Amino acid sequence: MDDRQPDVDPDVVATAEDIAAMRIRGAATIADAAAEALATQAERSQAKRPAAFQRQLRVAAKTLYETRPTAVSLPNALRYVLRGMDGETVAELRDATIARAEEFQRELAQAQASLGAVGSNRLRDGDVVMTHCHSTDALSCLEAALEDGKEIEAIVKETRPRKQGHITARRLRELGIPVTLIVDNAARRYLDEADHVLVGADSIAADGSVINKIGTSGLAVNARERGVPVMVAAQTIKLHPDTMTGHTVEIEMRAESEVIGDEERTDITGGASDDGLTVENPGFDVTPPRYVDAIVTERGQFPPESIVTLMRELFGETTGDPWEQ
Ligand code: RUB
Repeated sequence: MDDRQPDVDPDVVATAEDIAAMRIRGAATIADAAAEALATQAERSQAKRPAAFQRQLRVAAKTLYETRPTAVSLPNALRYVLRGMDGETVAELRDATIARAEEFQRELAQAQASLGAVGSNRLRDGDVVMTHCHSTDALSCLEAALEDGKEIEAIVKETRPRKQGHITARRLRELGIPVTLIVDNAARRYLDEADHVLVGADSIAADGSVINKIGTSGLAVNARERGVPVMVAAQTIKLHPDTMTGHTVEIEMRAESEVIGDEERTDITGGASDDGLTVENPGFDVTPPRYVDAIVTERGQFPPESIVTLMRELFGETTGDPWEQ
């Protein structure tokens, strides 16, 4: 192939499309798939010269980066792998990139298991946990609690519009946890029966705000009012380094078709072309730190207001976008 024309491998493009369409979803799973895709790009690259190889990897990373804006685990994963792209020859670069991607995936799995053990310590035998969306980090806490011999029950919010709560319900039933599935609007009523709210995070900002599936903030405010503690399970890859320098987290707006079909729209509007109906579908919202009791990470649990200390330790003050070079 022509070294001047960086080609993105079709499987990398397919992964990017799967992430955009949410066939691959959830922050940790997206990060894992992105690292895997960069390894695939490295393995299959036909580049003859080191500079061309590096350029290809950057273009592949950019293709993946542009799929979903809110989950910071995606750029964090891409940065991690690209930083490990060391070597003088194409062969050295290839081996280093693949090894780095594998290391990332191993550490991701290890971090999730470690935070599960921390999260389990917050749960007591017989506790009832209310969940929102589907978070593998949150699930890890419940798995660890079961391994610790605790009996846990779950109230699972279905999580409109995509109903990721059904994934949570399925996984919890596989683990043998009794599940009560509720519509989102019933959450406040059922908080009286819950001992904890347990959610994941797509990003955590330097001030301790938690960015997670739309509906998390309302749930957290209601939980505070009902006196139910809110636990956020989030590996440190969910920490958003750019927020240390004042950047805000972009909230993804998703397609209207997730909320309303063509027929329903016509039912409402009568089918006029300029029908005056706007549908908004934000994927995520921001829960202020005062509504969060603990952020549970693989480094231990933190009050949200102190998370910036951990961010500085892990990321330094700046980060950068290596795929733009
Ligand atoms: C998923 C979501 C999850 C976080 C954490 O949103 O908000 O709570 O991504 O998940 P979507 P995990 O379904 O739009 O991707 O703990 O698995 O990283």
